[in-house]
Amino acid sequence: VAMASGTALIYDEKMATHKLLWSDPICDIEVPERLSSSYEQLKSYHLVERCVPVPAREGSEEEILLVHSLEHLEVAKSTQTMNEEELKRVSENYDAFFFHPSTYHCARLAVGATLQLVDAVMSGEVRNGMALVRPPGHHSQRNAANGFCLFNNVAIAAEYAKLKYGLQRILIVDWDVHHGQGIQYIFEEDPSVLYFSWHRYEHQEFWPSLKESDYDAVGLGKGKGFNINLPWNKVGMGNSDYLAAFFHVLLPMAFEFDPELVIVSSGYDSGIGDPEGQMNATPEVFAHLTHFLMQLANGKLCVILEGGYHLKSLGESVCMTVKTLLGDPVPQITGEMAPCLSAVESIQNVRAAHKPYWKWLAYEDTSFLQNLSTKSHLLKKANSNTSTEHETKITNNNNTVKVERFLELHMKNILFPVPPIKTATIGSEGSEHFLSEHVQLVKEMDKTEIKSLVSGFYADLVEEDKILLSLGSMLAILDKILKKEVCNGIAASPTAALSAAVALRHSVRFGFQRVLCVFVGDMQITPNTEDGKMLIINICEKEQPGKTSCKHCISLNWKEDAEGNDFFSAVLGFILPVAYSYQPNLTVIAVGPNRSLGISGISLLVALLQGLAESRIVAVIEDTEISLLQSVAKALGGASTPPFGIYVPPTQEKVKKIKALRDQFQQEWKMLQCSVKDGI
Ligand code: X5A
Ligand code: ZN
Repeated sequence: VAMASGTALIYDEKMATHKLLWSDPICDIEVPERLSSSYEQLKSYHLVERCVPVPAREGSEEEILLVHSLEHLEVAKSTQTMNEEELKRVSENYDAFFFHPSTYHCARLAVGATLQLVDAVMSGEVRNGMALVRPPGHHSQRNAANGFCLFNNVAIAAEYAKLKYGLQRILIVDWDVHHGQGIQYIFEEDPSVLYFSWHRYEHQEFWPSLKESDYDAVGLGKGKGFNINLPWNKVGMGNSDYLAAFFHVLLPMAFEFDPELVIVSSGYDSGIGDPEGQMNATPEVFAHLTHFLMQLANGKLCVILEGGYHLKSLGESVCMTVKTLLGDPVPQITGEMAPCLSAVESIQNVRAAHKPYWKWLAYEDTSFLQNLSTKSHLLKKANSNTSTEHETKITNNNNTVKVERFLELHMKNILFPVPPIKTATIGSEGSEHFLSEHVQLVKEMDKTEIKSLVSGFYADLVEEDKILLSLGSMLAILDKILKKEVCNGIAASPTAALSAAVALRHSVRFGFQRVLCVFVGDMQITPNTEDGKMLIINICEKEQPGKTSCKHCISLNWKEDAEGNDFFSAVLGFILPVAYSYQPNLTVIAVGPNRSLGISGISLLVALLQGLAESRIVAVIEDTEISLLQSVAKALGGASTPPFGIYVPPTQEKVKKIKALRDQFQQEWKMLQCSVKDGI
C-alpha cells in the first residue's frame, strides 16, 4: 500500500460571517478576521497552493447529536431567524457566547469541515491536514455553548472516527491556552480517547476557573488515566516550557498509548502576544509541536483551529503548523532552553498524578511528593525568581507595538519559503532501494580533495588511501548540506566512527558553533569535545571501561527490548531534552558496529532529531543492511513515518538509568528537568 501523501487545507469564508452584533468586552476578540487573515497569511507564504484543497460541508444533525443533546441542537437552530434583541437574550444564557443569525450555519460548517478532514486523512487521500474553522469548539458541552464555542468540533470528530472507522485509540492534543473542559467532560469515562490539555490556570484564578482543570483530574471509571491536565500556574510560559511538557508528559504517554489518529485542538492563544494567554511561546514552537505529533499514528494528524486572538501571532503560528505538516524543515528555536520552576512543578505534579495509570511512569520516584498541595500553595506565595525563571523573557505582553515589531523581525529570520527537504546520497549499491523524487544523487569526492580537507585535522589519515576513500561519500554529502543545497543526507561508510569524527571536525571548521553527534554502537574514535563545539551521545550496549560521561560526551548504555520498541522513553526522557538544550547547528547520526538498537529505534531517533538544527542531519551508516538504510532514508525524507512496531514500556532498570542520567546532567542540560526535588 502506498503511503498517504499531501496536506489538506479546509477553509470556507462563510465561516467569517458569524460575528458579534453588540458590545461585549469579553467576546469582542473572537472576530471574523481571525479566519480571513490567517488564510491570507498562508497565501502570502505560498502555502495554500502547496496544500490539497478540501471543501467544507455542513455537519449533519445526526453528527452533532453524537456529542450534543437534541435540546442544545434545537436552541441553536432556533437562533437563525431571531432579531438582535432575541439573539442577545439567548446568548446571555451562556458563559461567553454570542449568537448571530449565521452562527448556526457557521457552526455546522465548522463541524462538517472537521469531519471532512477526518475523512480525507482516514481514507488516505492525504497524510494530514488543517481545518480553519469558526466558531471554535473545545469549550462547548453536551447541553451548552461556552467560551465562544457552540458545537464541539473536535469531540464530534473523535466520536465520528470511532464510529465510521472503528478506531479504538484516538489522541486529542489541546494546545489552546484555555482548558477544553467540554472535551474533558465528553470523554471523561472513555478510555478510547486520550485527552491532553495544557492551560493557563493560575491556581484556579484564570477562566473557566474550574477545580477539574487541575492536574489531579485524570479521568473517571474506565477512563481513569486518559485525561491529562497540565495547568500553567504562571503567565509568561515559553518555548522551553512547552517543549518540556511534550518531552516529559505528553509524548511518552502518547507513544505508550499508540493512537490510530491524532486530532489537535489547535488554539494559538498559547502563543506570544495573545491577550488571553499572556504567554511567550514564539510561532516556531508550533512547528516543533506539530513535528512531534506527526511521528504518531503513522502520521495521521488532523489540526483543527480553536482560539488565537492576536491576529499577527495567530497567522504566523498557523503558517508554522501548515508548513510543518507539508514536511518542510523545522525552524530552529532560539533563546535559552530551560523550563521555569513553575512549569517544572506542574510537570512533576501531573507525572505523579498519572503514575498509577502508565507503565512508563510506574517506577518514577514520587515519595517526596506527599505534600503536593501544600507545596503548590507555598510556591504560589513565593516569588520564585530562580535562575531558570523566564530568563529569556522575550517581550512585555502589555506592549502590543513591541510584540508586533518582535514578530516582524523574528519571522524575517525564518526562511520563507524554505526549499522542500532534499536528501543527498551516493549512488552506491543499496541506494536504488530508496531513490525517490526527494533523493538527490551526489558524486563521491575525489582523493585529492578529501586529502586537502582532512589533512588539517587528521594528518596521519592522509597516508592511507583506503581510509581516505571511505570518507569520500560522507564528505561529499556533508558538503551539500553545508552549502544548503540539500537538507540532509545519508552515506554508507565502512568506518562510521572515523566518518563521524571527520564530519564533526569538518563542520566545526566550516564555522558551526555546536554540532550534535548521536552515535549508535561501538565508537572506536572519540573526538575531543572540550571546546563545547561538539556534543556526543553514544548509545551502546555495554559500559565502556574507563570512559566516564562528561557534559559534552555522554554514554548511554541501552539495549533495545527484543519484544518491541522501548527506546522512545530514552529518546524523550533524555536524548531530546539534552539535544534541545544544546541547540545544535547540525546533527550527525552514526551507526557503527554492534548496534544495540533495532531499525525502528534508529528510525525514531532520525525522525525526532529532525526537529533540531533546522532539520540539517547527516546519517553515516556502517551496517550494510539494506532495510536499515531504507528506513533511515525514509525517515530523512519525511515522506512517511516509518512503522515503529509495538511500544513497550522500559524496565525498572532502564527507568533508573534514565533517571540517574537526568540527575547527573540536569544542571548542564536544563531541558532534562521534570521534577523540583533535585537540582533546582
Ligand atoms: C476557544 C477559546 C476562549 C474563551 C474565553 C472567555 N475560547 N473568557 O479560546
Ligand atoms: Zn482558547
